[in-house]
Amino acid sequence: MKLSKTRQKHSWRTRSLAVLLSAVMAASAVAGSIGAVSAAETEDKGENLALHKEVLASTVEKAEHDAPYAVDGDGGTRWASAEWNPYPGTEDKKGNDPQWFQVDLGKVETVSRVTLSWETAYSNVYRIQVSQDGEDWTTVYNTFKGDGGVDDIFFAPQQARYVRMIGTARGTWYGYSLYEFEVYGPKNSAQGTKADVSSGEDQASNLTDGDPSTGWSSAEKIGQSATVDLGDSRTVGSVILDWGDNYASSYTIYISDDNASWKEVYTTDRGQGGREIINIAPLENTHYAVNNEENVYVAQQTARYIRVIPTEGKGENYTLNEMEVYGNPTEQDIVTNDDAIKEV
Ligand SMILES: [Ca+2]
Ligand SMILES: [Ca+2]
Ligand SMILES: [Ca+2]
Repeated sequence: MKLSKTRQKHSWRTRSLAVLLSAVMAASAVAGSIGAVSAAETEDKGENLALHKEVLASTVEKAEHDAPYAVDGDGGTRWASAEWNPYPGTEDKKGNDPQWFQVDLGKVETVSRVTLSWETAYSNVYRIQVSQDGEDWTTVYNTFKGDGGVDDIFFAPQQARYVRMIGTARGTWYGYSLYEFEVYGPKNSAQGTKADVSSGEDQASNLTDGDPSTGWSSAEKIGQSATVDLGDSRTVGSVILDWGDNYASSYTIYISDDNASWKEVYTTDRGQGGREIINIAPLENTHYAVNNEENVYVAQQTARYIRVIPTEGKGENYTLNEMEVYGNPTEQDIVTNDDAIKEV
């Protein structure tokens, strides 16, 4: 079973965290910091693009749980939505649906992962949406089975400046509360790997050097191709082609495991040039999430070689600055520590 490694790691971490927790809780009442801290300690996710950025929330319970506390990088502080008292004369409080939380990354970024660290007041039904302008939104993930704790959510790479969570059903009597709302970009599996080209071989390595200012120029337009060798077979959800001035308007992308038999995964005659994100599986099938023992995914491609064959375009040749390849992380990269949090 794919999950076994994750589970083993789980129980080990659960035990060690339980020990740690008793110590922490005895010393202070900051039990809530555990979720974000333990999620961060095991994996290098790259830069948290949401950290200290501008945020908006539908409501705020009180000043000490203001929205910016969910992007301050501190697992002990949190945003909480407003609550009200349905029973006058008692202390009981209740949350409201719906509620939302939004971060402005400051500029358009390539994003593919959102990590939510919920307080006890978690969302059971919610969606994650992204937008370049704050007006037109694309839903990249939705769940009807949110289980609180940490929700680590992967989706096909998107260009987005704004990222938001819209909660429509609460998991508890309380409102919505997030210790941290983190946003990450994807890891490019092609960077630093070998590229082969049909002409202009001395520029082949420019395709995978991670530098958009270096590129490959084909000698002509007839019979050209560019191929990336990932070194071994990887999950492939998306390919980004970063074209130079002489972009291909028509091209086809193929994948292969053996550099011999090829499978067509995408073709277009309407290429626009620039930085093109190509989801080689339909977007709705590349969503990926892990919630405790439940994996929700994915029609993924698996491939070692990714090849682009351009067939039409403007100019005398083709210029391509970078080929990037993105897939979902391996099982071992995924951190799910909700059990530890529940034991608190
Ligand atoms: Ca915080
Ligand atoms: Ca969870
Ligand atoms: Ca380059």
